[in-house]
Amino acid sequence: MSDRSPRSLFDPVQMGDIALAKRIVMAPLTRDRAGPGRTPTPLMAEYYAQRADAGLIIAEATQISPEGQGYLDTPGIYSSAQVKGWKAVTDAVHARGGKMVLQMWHVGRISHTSLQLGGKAPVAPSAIRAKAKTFTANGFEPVSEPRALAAGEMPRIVAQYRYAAARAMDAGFDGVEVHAANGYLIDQFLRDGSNHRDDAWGGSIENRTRLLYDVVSAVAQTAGSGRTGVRLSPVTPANDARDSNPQPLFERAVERLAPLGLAYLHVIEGATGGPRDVAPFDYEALHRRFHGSWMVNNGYTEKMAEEVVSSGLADLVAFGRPFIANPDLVKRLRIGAPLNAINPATLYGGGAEGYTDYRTL
Ligand code: 8OZ
Repeated sequence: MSDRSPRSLFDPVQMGDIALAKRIVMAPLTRDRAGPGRTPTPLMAEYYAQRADAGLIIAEATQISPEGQGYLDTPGIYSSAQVKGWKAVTDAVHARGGKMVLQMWHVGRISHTSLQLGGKAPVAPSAIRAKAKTFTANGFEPVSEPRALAAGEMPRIVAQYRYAAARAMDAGFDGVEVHAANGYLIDQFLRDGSNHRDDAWGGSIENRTRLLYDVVSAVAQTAGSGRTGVRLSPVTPANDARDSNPQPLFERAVERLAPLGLAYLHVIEGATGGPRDVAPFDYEALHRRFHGSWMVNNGYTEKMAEEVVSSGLADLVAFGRPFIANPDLVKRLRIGAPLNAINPATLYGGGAEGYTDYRTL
């Protein structure tokens, strides 16, 4: 079990094989600023290095393959140029004493034909178009109609994750996080709103959790289980994610992951970036089933974060939007300083404005 003795947000913690100086985590944040070839840029290295005082940085969602991309200008981790670009990022963060893992992403049906090689249809568990939008060269557009993956293609998907995990470790990351949240491919397989399959990858909870289990096993074998985490969002409606009964689904998902000895589990409580009480859910029932570090996220204030850590209900708290506008968030939380406001106009795409130019104290 995770250590439940009294502690504060500013105390160190051993998260699997990764030693963290504090329990404040920078959550993964999509910013759409990759360069040509979906390659991380020197500006991205500067942005992350500015935030290296976090106990851990989780890099923005990063596609594991060209097929896994769903938004304009998000970075990848499958080409050598991308690995080189990320290496410059991890070097910059490590030089400032930070720790950083990469969030590995396959969007599944949350994509657009204009972002797929040869203009092909995005892939999904079932050919059901999501009621969701994505960000393309033409701005926000409805996602495209996907095609259902054939059972014979599933080993290829798992292999993409395995390959990406190896490239992430080549790029100097301290570990990896499997993005199984927010209505993307793995979450699409988990939930019966998007998974209507009648083969070994759909139907029962055992079948719907198969892709999650197979991917996380492969990634843990590659990166090391003590350097692997998973992000889940049991009740988020993000990207048209829906399930008729999420409690037993996610309890079983965590039960299957627990024996892998993962570094951490990262849970979005409520609606991603929205209300925490969107639907009732017993998160402690998941926590009880898991043995690694427990990371919580979504709308935490400093006070809520201190309470959840000091009570032992969580080991780590991930902050998203506060880290965008406050590169020195850790210091501000420590001294109770006010936070800068975020500029919504510069969240996605663009350059340094609203990215590396937020003021420190
Ligand atoms: C905001 C915009 C685009 C993508 C997620 C990766 O929700 C994302 C994302 C967030 O997990």
